[in-house]
Amino acid sequence: MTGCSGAGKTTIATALEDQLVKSYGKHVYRLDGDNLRTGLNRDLGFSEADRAESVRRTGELATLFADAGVVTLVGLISPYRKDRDAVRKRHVDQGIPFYEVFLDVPVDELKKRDPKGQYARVESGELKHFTCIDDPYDEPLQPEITLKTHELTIEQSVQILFRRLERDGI
Ligand code: GGZ
Repeated sequence: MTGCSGAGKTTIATALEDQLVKSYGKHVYRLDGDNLRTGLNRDLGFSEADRAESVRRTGELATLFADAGVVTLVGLISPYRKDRDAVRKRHVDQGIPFYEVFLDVPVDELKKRDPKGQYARVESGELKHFTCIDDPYDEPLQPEITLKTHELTIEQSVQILFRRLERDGI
């Protein structure tokens, strides 16, 4: 799942994880950008090169989980198209199904949500180079799924993903 901070990546991935476990007893694992940054990616910051490395490492980890038969849900801003495309290619080359899910939410809505007060800190000048405000976000050109989470309930977003995975036999 890719999208700006506050778009709903963690919320939707967590709810989807629950549903996959409850409905099918699937082995599911969730990899989240902000959690990984306290461990595996703790040496990385928010420069373009560090974000690329964070996305690369997390993508590699996802292929390993998938190789072990685990449905892996990844929530990372992953702002650069080239990095997302590289992760997609690593999956495709290994025959691992890959879904790019774009959480497409207008910045005005994100500023209204602002659950962690980050957008307010950006506005006051305290936080700089924040993705989707004063740092780039390359919108996906052909994501498998786009969720406009401001026009859907969490449950509706989860169902769209769940049904798609069901339909594809995942
Ligand atoms: C974007 C930032 C920044 C900057 C700190 N830009 O929503 P959050 O707040 O709690 O989680 C976000 C997290 C972004 O980590 P990712 O690993 O997903 O990003 S990336 O894929 O771009 O590497 C956000 C917080 O870190 N955060 N500074 N400058 N988000």
